[in-house]
Parts: sequence; C-alpha cells; structure tokens
Amino acid sequence: MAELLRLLLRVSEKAANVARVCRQEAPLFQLLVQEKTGEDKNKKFVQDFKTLADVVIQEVIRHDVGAQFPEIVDFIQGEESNKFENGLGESVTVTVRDTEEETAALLATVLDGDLAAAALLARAIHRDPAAVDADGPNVPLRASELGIWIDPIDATSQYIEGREEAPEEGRLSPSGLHCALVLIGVYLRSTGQPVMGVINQPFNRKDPASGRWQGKLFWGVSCGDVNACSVTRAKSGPVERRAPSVVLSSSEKRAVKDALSSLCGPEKLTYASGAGYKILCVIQGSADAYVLSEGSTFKWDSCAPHALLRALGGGVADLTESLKSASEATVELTYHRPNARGKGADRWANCGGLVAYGDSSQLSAILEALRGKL
Ligand code: 2IP
Ligand code: CA
Repeated sequence: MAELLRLLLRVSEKAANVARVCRQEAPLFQLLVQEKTGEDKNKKFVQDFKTLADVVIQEVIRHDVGAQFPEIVDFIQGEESNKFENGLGESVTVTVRDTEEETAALLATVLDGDLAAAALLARAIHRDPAAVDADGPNVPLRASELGIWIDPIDATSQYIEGREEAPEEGRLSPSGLHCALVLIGVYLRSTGQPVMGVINQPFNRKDPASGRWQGKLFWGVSCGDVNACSVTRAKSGPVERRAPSVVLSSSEKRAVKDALSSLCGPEKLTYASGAGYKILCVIQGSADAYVLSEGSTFKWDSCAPHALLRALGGGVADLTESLKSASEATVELTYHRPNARGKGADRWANCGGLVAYGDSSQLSAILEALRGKL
C-alpha cells in the first residue's frame, strides 16, 4: 500500500502538470477557453477540448497505475468516457500510448491535425514529474482487493474561468483556480469503504518571480487501526461546545440554509465552489462540515477526500439515509455499488446528498437541525 500511495502521488503530479500546461501554453489555452458553436464549429474537432483535457488526465492515471498494478486496471473508474466522436461521426478512443510520439499522433486525430497542441499535451503526459515523497503507512491490502475512482479535474468551471485569487493559508475562499482539484480515491471492493485518497491542487500558489503556478498535495490512508494523513489539524477546544461552521453550495435549498443558519448563526455559513474543494475545507479545518441536500455529486467527487477525512477521525455520511436512521448510527457513503435505479452517470451519484464532517458530535447536531426540514 505504501508503494501504491507513492505511485498515486506521482501520477497525480503528472495529472496536475497536464492541467497547468493546458492553461499555460497558448495553443492549448486557446482551445480550452474557446467554445465553438454553429457555423464556427469544425466538424473534425472533438466536441469540446475541456473534456479532452479531462480524459487525457484520467487516461494518464489509468495507464500508469495499470502498468504497475495490473490487478487494479479493470477497477479504475472515472468521470469521463475515453471514447470521442467528432462532428463527422468518426469515433476515436483516447489512450496513452507507449511513446510520446505515438500519443501525439493519436491526439492529433481528435485535434483536427493541430500538431503543436498535440505535441504539447503528449510531452506533459510522458514527462516524469518531480519526485514526490510521502511516508505512508504499510497496510496489509492486496491490489486485487481495491478499486479506484478518479475525478481528473473537479470544479471544471473554475478551471476554465481561471480567476486567480490568493486565499490566505487556512482560510476558505469561495471560488477561483485553487478550487480545481485532481482527486484519486481508493476503496475496498468488498465493502466499498474508502481506504486511501490523494488530492492534488494544481493551482495552490503562484510564484511571483516566474509567474508559474505551484501545486500542493494532500493524502490520507485509513484502514483498520491504521490512520495516517498529510494534514494535521489544529485542536480548537472541545468541538461539541461550539456551533459548527458549515460550507454549502451556493445553489443549496433555502430550507437547508435556514435550518443551518439557526444552528450555526448566519456568519458561520459559507459558500464555495467544487465538491472536492468543500470537503478539502473540512479536511483542513477551515469549515467543520459540508452539507449537500441534492444528489449532485458522484463517487469520483467524494471517494478521495472521504479517505482523508476518515484518517482524521471524521467521515462523509449519506444525508438522506442518516436522517432516516432511527438510531444514533450514521450511514457512511460507500463506493462499490451503483444505484439500482440510476441511469448513465446517475448510477454513481451520491443520490441521498451528503454531510462531510470532521467530528461526529457536530454531525449529530447538524442532522438534528435538519430532521423534518427537508
Ligand atoms: C462538479 C463540481 C461542482 C459541484 C458539483 C460537482 O464536478 O465540483 O462545482 O457543484 O457537485 O459534481 P457545486 O460547486 O455547486 O458544489 P465537475 O466540475 O467535475 O463536473
Ligand atoms: Ca467532479
């Protein structure tokens, strides 16, 4: 497992490099921000470049993990499908090939022969990232017991919009490039419990001298009695005695906002973009909880940050199921089974909504405040 963690950190760094290159290199940036429609649309080009960037990142992760752990490769799932169709109805499957040249040639076919863009992307895919060091624990799990969820870029809209805000360390900042995250979560195939997570924040800090973005890595392992996390949280006194601070999506329901405002006080309710970023705020302690009443997140959004929260003694509960549960016991999200009634991506939606929490006494207070209000 320590070896798998090192690999996921390295491959997340490669993914973050691809994400940064797409914004930093002019030929790719042009493609990223232009939304061609109607007459302007080139029929030989893939429908939308941002989806291609996402797919490329996902396939880099799948390729590198599959090369070292072939037992996992059929259990790596992600947000995107790697099959593309252009406006002429031609279908291309985007994969990472053995050499940079072969990958560039394949990418050129979906970029309508744009060799410069294809070469830049292929270079980022095949370049070895800087060494990443992590002293992860060794837990006795075999690769054949594990599955992986990938969100190549969470908060895509923030990634495309690209507003550069400089959040203060430890403070939650509602929107901007820093909300975009690469999420890689590992779960147990038998129980669906998340056991390892890597979060890569490609746009954590902009170096004032070079103007280049630097990323930040977060990881966690939680398996049996072994819990380890790269984040250490400051203790701020007995949590059960203070009102929790809660982060929400700006589109959250009025009834939820009102109920939580009564519990926390309006000044302790905040709003931020990105499902992954909101859970990261709870991991880092800039919010005590993230509440979402809709089924608008997916397994790939929550698996990785859920593993970090578990390693810190918290978790991510299914909101609907936990409200139904008569006992004090809450129902944690799991990652191994599709929703029987969902179709397409909705098969993997966290359809009951969720509460990500750092401390279970605050989870109880939040559930109490929401009971009968939804
Ligand atoms: C999205 C993204 C959105 C989030 C939504 C996710 O993933 O994180 O920001 O909505 O739930 O599925 P909100 O910001 O309102 O919480 P993606 O960007 O990968 O589609
Ligand atoms: Ca997402």
